[in-house]
Amino acid sequence: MDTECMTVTRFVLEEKKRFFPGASGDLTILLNALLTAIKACASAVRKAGIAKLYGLAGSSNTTGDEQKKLDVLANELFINMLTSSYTVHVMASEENENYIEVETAKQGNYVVCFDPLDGSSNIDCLVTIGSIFGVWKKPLDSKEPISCILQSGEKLRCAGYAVYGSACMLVLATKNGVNGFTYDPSIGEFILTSPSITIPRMNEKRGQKIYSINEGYAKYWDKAVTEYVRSKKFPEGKEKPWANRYVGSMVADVHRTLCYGGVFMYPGTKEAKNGKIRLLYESIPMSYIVEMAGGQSSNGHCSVLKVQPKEIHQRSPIFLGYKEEIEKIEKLYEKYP
Ligand code: AHM
Ligand code: MG
Repeated sequence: MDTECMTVTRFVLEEKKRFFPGASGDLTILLNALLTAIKACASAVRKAGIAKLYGLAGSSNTTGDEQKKLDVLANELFINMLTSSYTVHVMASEENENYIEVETAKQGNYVVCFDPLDGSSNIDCLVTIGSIFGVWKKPLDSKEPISCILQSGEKLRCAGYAVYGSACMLVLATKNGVNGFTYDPSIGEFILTSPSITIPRMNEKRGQKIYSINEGYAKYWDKAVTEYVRSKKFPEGKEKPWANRYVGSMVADVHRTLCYGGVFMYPGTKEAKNGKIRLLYESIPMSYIVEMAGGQSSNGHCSVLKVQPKEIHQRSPIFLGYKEEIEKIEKLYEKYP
């Protein structure tokens, strides 16, 4: 056993000492609360079958999706752990129609938006799912909880996701970079296994040519997406076509994009102008992680981090991955406005 291992708590404490020596330590406490929720989710995901956590919980969430038992459990874990950390002022969850304001006696100065269990359509068939979160500071001049929640990605303090796959990994992005921590169940800790993650460059050996989109909706795509995907499937000259991978869990698709490179897309369609992916607790945290790792995000026109959210459950088209490819997509949107 490595007796000097770098746990995520140790890593966060060391970052605080190095970059923010005068800070209160509240963000470290908040991240610890998130870690507890994530560990509990990881354990629930692993034993879901035996513990009868599969199947519907019998209620619907705000966007009309059927809630699963695991969604409900994960949501309660996130809310309860964050509330009892005394560091959060207000939070927003995919599973709650309204924001959740922490009772005054327990309030702190942070704002957290999260999707407690992303990729829920994949729960029952044992495919990778995950949790996504973004952490902001409560603006000094904000009186209303809603104005604390509706902040752009440019103001994020940190963001991350946990991927419940063949192993459980936490990917954490701050202004100082992106780091990956693998869960070691034997000691109950996340250990730094992927320091300073950067998205591969497209022409580097580890940079794969993968496009990731739900092709089943091709009928509804706009011209920009149709032309872009066509150029990947039928490239000109001697260039080989790109591979296609689509899990249908954003955490898994984005994690693969971060590790192997490529482009992930969930565009708007004729039916749903803004697509499906929610801005505050899905698109913005994932865009922050990808951009901090050297990639690019876009809603077709500008970086997702530049978009000012207007509603808690607002949706946004999203394109993530290689910078030069995201630029191509933005050019196609200029061509076909
Ligand atoms: P969820 O938060 O209800 O699970 O929905 C979000 C998920 C994303 O993880 C994934 O990228 C997308 O929905 C898949 O949608 P589709 O099945 O339309 O391709
Ligand atoms: Mg989701």
